[in-house]
Amino acid sequence: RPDRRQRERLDMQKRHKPEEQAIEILRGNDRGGYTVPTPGLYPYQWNWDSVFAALGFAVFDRGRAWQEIETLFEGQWADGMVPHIVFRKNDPSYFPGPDIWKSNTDPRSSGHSQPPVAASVILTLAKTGGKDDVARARRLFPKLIASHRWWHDYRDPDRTGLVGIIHPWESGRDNCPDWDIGMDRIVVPDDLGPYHRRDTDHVDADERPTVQQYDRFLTIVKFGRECGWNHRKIAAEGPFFMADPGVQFTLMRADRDLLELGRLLGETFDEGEIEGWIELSQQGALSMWNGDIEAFVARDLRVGGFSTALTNASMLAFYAGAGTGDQLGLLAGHGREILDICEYGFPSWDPRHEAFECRRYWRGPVWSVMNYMIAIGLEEHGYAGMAERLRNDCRRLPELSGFYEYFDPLSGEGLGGPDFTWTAAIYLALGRGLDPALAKV
Ligand code: 9WN
Repeated sequence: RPDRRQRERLDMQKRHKPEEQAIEILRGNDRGGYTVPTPGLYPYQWNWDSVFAALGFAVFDRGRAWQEIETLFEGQWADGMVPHIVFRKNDPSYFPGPDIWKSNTDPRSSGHSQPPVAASVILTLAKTGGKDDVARARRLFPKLIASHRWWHDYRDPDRTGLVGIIHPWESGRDNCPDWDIGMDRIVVPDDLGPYHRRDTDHVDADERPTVQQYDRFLTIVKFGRECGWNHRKIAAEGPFFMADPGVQFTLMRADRDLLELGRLLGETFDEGEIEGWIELSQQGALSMWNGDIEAFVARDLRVGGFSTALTNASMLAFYAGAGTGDQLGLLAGHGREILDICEYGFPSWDPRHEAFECRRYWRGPVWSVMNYMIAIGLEEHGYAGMAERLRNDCRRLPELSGFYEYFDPLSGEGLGGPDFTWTAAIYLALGRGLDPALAKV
């Protein structure tokens, strides 16, 4: 029998058009200045979720859109890092909560970051808005610079042009097979202690990471907590340090957008510093090219191995403007083949690879926020047909199955948490042309 929340959702679906439902989801997930990604499963403010939520709010309430990003940056650390979760209160429905992270910050937060998409979304808001948008972008600008400087400094300590992540959660693509090579080398300590994960109280276990993966996720958190979140030490000696095409490419795009934003706002800032990041990252990105599968993939920065398949993050090379023309041509070819296999694109792992699992989180399913960014890059590089296909899939999927966290690329079934903030936000943004590649903003 459907429970009360399910019944309410079914009622809402009958009563409202999808656009109205999406607005209701954003309003319903608003906890007073910040939104939760979905009630129950994720009861706090998440970093890149909030940034994409702002795109959705911008469609019907610009002030609220800015507030979403402003409250996220209230959690920024003194060194510039914007944490991946901001905890404003303790909520036992999520694990690991603030007492496990022990960030020693106010507000309390997790101890690492998430893909840096804020500058790109802020640029879109500033370009499509009026005076108030410009004023609010201006107030955030120094904070944005500090957060980008943090990535280039703390996550690329040897100035290679390749930024590392210290935890799969930092990629936002938590259990993607990309991390298997790094995760396999993590030794789970005997004193990790018993813990009760809460995610499988809300969602089927076959749509979530495994127990072995959770043990390793928590091993990394333990290391960070025990060294007081000393990020120099974590990057040098922590249990996990990998290069992620998702973070590398969103940062490359965000650096370019930050430079453009600063110029648009007429700010005085060190343009050369940002130009330096962009140039170095272009070089660094080339070392993520796996010639065997002809794609940019994750790399283990401790021992150098490559991941073995193309992901939706590989497809962000277009968005970043990374790689050579030949490389991008090869990627587009692979992308087309994968989209021929999947009724709904773009899957988070190559369906031709043995590790593909169509229902398990980042090991196969489709995610609207990734599609949104991939489509921007493809559109800008002349692949308008493929871009449109991905934008359409972001609209078709919730219309078919509801505003779920992610979707099965073969059947379109909605998976993970329901009434999901970023799925609703991208639905709204695409419906109203809040896409820089289309709006020609
Ligand atoms: C850990 C909130 C977040 C997203 C991530 C997604 C998932 C968390 C979890 O949910 O991760 O950060 O507990 O599974 O992988 O991208 O930001 O929606």
